[in-house]
Amino acid sequence: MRLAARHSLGALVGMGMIAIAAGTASAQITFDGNIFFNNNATGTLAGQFNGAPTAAAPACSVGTTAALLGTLKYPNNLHSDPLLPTARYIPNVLPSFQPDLGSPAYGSAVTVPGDGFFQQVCYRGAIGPNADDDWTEGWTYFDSTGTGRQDLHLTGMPDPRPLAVYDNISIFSNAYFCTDSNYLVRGQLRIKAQAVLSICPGTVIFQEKASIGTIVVERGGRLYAVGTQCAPIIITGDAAPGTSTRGQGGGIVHNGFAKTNVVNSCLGDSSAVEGFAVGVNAAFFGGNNDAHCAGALRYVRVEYAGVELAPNNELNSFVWAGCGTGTKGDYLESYFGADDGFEWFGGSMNNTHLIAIDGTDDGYDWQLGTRNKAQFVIVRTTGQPAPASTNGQFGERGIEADNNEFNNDQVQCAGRSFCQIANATFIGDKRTGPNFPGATQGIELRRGTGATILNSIVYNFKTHGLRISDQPTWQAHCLALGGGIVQNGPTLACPGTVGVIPITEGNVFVANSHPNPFRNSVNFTFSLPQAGPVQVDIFSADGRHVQTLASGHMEAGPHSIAWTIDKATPSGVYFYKVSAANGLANATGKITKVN
Ligand SMILES: [Ca+2]
Ligand SMILES: [Ca+2]
Ligand SMILES: [Ca+2]
Ligand SMILES: [Ca+2]
Repeated sequence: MRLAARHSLGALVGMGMIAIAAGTASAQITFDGNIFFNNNATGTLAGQFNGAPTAAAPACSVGTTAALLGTLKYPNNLHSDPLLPTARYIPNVLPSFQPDLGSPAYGSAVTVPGDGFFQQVCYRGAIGPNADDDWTEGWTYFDSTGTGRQDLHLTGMPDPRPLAVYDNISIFSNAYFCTDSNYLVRGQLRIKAQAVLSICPGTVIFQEKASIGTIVVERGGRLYAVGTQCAPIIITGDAAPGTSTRGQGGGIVHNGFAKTNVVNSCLGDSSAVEGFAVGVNAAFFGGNNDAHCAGALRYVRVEYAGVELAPNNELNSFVWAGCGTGTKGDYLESYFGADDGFEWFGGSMNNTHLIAIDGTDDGYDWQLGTRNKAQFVIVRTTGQPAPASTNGQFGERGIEADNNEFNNDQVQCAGRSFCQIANATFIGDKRTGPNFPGATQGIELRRGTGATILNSIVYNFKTHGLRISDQPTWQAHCLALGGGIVQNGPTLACPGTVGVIPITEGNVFVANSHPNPFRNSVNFTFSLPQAGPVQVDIFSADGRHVQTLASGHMEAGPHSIAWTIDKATPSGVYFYKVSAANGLANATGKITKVN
């Protein structure tokens, strides 16, 4: 990115030097409880990690390396196949990011911070083992060209809508985009200070490619785009369905008054956000209010966005610049973007349920004093280069994390970049050849950042699972530890031993019913990670016990139990309960008998 501050670089460097000592306390890097697999050809856990301090990081003890941290100091990382057979890109296959039964992702996890934000779950990665754990269902999109899509309310599709064109419009008060029409954003749609744009569930907004259509929330403005699981808000390019490509629009750019570590951010001075010509229609971000609210996004897709305006100056899918904890962003998909999926410039907001698919730069990208928390995040990168207009970059990283690009140790105002992430699933792309040129990293920590990454999956990147790539980052980390390499990683939170999958409530133990609804017979399938006593019961809708289908010892592995009913069994709702380990583990579900 380009930092277009109103101050000279000399001022940045000078101010940063003064503040180094004050800002190192939060710079520790922690990564534990994660599964790293197949991120190069080493075949070892240690081989998933890269980077070591040199004499340029004198606070670090001799012998410290990323591999030492990832294997011995944080002892709950695993090198084991997460069983995600369709998560990586496979032509014409809809991906699933829910590991198969028997995955090492299920059954144990390390303790997450007890801060009221993180939710303690007993699995690693973004999706748990139960059918209703897959939060991506119903609102996400995976078609690279848009062929055959029926969801845009265009002529020939269900419920066609007229088109309202917003040609370089600025909104100064309250405005609403609802489903009485579609919307075309030509140039920049600006939500000015004090103005609020509210977007209804199911609204479709096209960003015009020719004018780089972009939604910009200026500092003090707010955008509320709150869709639902079955009626997400769609922001997409204006190419005809079937001809969509990356790089059709600028996505959504939020600017707020939260802290950054740019000089004078806390004094209310500001920086021009990436993606805009400085001085010409610039948008500024940053301030002194980490609680600032720039609006809320929920169930929103941004498709085919991402444009390079100049080298290192790109528009992405979702950008939050100087956004505080009052700003919300949950259940968001970046699909097929030509730059980053989600990018933060400073600020302190928290996110859940983010999914970035097949972008050509990074999935989760932070810098300038960002202090986010995030849980339940999926990134699948592509190895393809971006359009020529976007500097030829390719999907290189699940996380790309900086403290400050221009002065790696600058910490004033916001302090050091320090984000905390739990339950992420990062999927790389190993295709090679001229169309897939690059080395890729699951996680890259650099330019002085700190980070906590827990209970996540990093799978299938070409070169590195996690890299700590430069000396300012190492030095900040080691200083935070008081000069030693003693770590205080989180403890295991869930029953069971790492690497051994127990049968306990809410983890590996999944039961599914098929068909449902059913007429004459329904099958319950489940998998036991170890042998033990199992009972399968049917209950009526009012809780009355109807029948015991199975009771006794079962071997480890998959099982299927059928319930074939007689004609006297009335139609309606029933519940099944599969119980194992003497009742310690239960899976229940609802089935419906129809005539
Ligand atoms: Ca970017
Ligand atoms: Ca990058
Ligand atoms: Ca990036
Ligand atoms: Ca970056």
